[in-house]
Amino acid sequence: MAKPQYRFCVGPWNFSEGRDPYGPETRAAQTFDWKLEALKQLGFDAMMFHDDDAVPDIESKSAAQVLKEAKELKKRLDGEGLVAEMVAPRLWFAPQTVDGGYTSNNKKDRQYAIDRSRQTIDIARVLGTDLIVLWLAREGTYVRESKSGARSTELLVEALDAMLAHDKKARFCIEPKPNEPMDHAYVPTIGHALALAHLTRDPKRVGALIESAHAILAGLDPADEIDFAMTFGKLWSLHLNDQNGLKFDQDKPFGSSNLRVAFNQVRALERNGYGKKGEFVCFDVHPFRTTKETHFLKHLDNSRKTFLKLVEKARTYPTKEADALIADRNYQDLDQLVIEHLLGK
Ligand code: XUL
Ligand code: MN
Repeated sequence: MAKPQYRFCVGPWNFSEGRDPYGPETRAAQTFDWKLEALKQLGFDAMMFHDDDAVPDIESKSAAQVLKEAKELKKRLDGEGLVAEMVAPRLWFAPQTVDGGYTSNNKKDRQYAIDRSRQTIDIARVLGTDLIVLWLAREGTYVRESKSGARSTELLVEALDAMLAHDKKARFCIEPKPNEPMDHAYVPTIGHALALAHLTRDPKRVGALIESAHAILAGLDPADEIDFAMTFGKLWSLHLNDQNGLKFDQDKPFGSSNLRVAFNQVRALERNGYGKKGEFVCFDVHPFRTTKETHFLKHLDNSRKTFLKLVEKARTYPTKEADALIADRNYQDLDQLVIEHLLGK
């Protein structure tokens, strides 16, 4: 098995119950305590949170109450020997975010998004993490003429600046996704995220989170996205999963659809030393709708299994042979070398 360079993380939403737009849940909901225990049993190291995963019904609670509950959660995590990897503001559920969070056409609603993000930063501080993840879910349009792309870019920078000013230590990871729920999102790729970072008041504290499925939905190779972000020293978190082409966001187990694409992601992580600065490998995966309750944790365990097997494959890759084929421009046999290495003896 691979050397323990990697530490693993999942979120409470990854124990999902099977609801889709066409049918209800197929598994009973489990409590937060059950999920925490399951995560521990599986030997994962961290949990990632939306603000309202950390403090349920957050909107009905006073700021003081929210922080009190965050402190209680921190105690629970400490007691279990787990850490909080990040906190993300859920800016896609409330009525104020129907037209977007930071890019809403309504000024009051934009303020709601910024205030809620500031509160997320306060929660993260209490939970002992400096990492805030921004999945810019509704920062886009259904009708392109309804917003200006240029104005939206300015509004995103203004929002990031307000967050950067709120806490001088917090770091912000933009998680790009090209579509769903929107027709077109304003920050569809890592290149967009890093370009946006450079317009902010403190570019050093704005980085990225790559999700495999999101990169595939953008028609990109997630391994290239990883290499690109890591060349800038900007990959601070990661959501590994899989996606079978241009469909709805599938969040399949890592390697489920395309083992070779998964292998190349692992190679990119290894090549760039992901995890060496304490970054976590998170699996943003969901059980298939058909999954029985008795198999509730398989997608998590299997994703990690596949990941660790691919780490072995990356570490035993026949580099010399591959280099000789590259020098000879024999990409035909290089292709076969990779296939046979993945198939094993
Ligand atoms: C949505 C998605 C989110 C983020 C966290 O596609 O991936 O779960 O990872 O807000
Ligand atoms: Mn994700």
